[in-house]
Amino acid sequence: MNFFEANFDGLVGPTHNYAGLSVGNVASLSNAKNSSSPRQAAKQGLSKMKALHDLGMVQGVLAPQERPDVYTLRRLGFTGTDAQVIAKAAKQAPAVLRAVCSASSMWTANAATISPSADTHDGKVHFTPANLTNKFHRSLEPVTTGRILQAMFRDPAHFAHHTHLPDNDHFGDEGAANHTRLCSAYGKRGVELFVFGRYAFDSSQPAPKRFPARHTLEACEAVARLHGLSGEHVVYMQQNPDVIDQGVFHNDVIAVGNQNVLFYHQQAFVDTQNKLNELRRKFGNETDLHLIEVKDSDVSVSEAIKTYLFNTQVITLPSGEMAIIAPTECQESHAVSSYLAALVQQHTPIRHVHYYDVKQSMRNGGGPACLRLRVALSEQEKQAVNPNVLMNDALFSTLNQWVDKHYRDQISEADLADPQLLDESRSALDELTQILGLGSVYQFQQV
Ligand code: SUG
Repeated sequence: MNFFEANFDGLVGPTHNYAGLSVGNVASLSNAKNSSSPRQAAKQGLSKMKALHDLGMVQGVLAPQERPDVYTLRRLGFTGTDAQVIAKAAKQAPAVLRAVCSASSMWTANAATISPSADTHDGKVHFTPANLTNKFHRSLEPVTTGRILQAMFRDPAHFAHHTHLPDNDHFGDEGAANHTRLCSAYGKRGVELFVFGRYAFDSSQPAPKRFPARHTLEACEAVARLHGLSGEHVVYMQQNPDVIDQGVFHNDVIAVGNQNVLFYHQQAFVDTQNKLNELRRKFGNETDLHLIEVKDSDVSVSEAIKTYLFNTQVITLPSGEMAIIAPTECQESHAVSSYLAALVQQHTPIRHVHYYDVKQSMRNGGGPACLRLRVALSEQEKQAVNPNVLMNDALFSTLNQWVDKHYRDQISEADLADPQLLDESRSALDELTQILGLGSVYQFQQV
């Protein structure tokens, strides 16, 4: 049977803005309060999706969430009509309004953790939405994320959906941004590598001092249990607390893997050699495992954070060769572009580099890999995916027209208080659920 990896990219929502909401994420804080372009952001994302489709990849679209989130504002005591709720929040709690306006669901690497059917106890693809407890604006995502994933992966014969982990920092879960699957082929049982920032129940263990570690070991273990993974095929690695303190808020800012390649920075992990030995042993020797370590002397941690060298997608093209999908920031850095030019000449499966402009997302700390959720599927499982969410020429042009019709060209902080923005968002999303055949996944559609 044919197996492959599909990428589901987050469609940028109509309220995309720079609010400086993510302590520990350097780009988010340094661009706080700049004005944004939701239209350009959505189009940059769509162009990347189309480019991957054109490279022969299976590419899907994950719908954005309804923002501003007036339901959360009501839970926090703001009353009246929707317009009044927004006006009161703008006046009394502007920071809360900014948070409930975030379009952060675009970074679908944080939407969920997925285990493909080859790895799970019941031979189904398992999904657990991430609870994203560490950031208030992101903690508003998991319920709707779960609904959207169920509307995309409906068939219970193939897909198992779990509820997100308990909403507490002890089980802080940031999803696939901290999860990599290594395998000899997509359809063969792989090793699932879970990366965490800290131990929730053991404060004697190392932890960062300046910035938060968002994801715990205990969350990783819970997801592995829910997905029915065998302990012999799971590895847990801790992120180096020092790199979290430099701005590596997710592991996918410092490491990325695909099939038999793990591409990582020398400073990414704690206890690196022992853990990589465990990984080698569990991976077995059916295929060579390529552990590509980038040295400080080639690319420093700060240059990696600035350019997002590791927030690249390593993909297997239909030819079997691998390509790196990198943001143009990598091309603009001499150190990184020369590193990548040399890498594709070496004896690793990575043969090509393609650069794409996702600057609107990058300014909030979201690179190409943040924008995508990977799902390894068999041909039969792919047939069971809601076909309306899969990218093709027609969907690309429909979604571009939809963006032109509904999205603003510019948003600045003051615009978030405009009640029109909620109406615009709702009409956009209402139409989108029809385009993508999702049904009534949004709360405003259920009343
Ligand atoms: O959670 N930024 C996101 C970026 C997520 C990137 N994802 C991965 N690395 N996989 C975050 O920090 C900033 C929003 C603002 O400041 O307006 C934000 O949420």
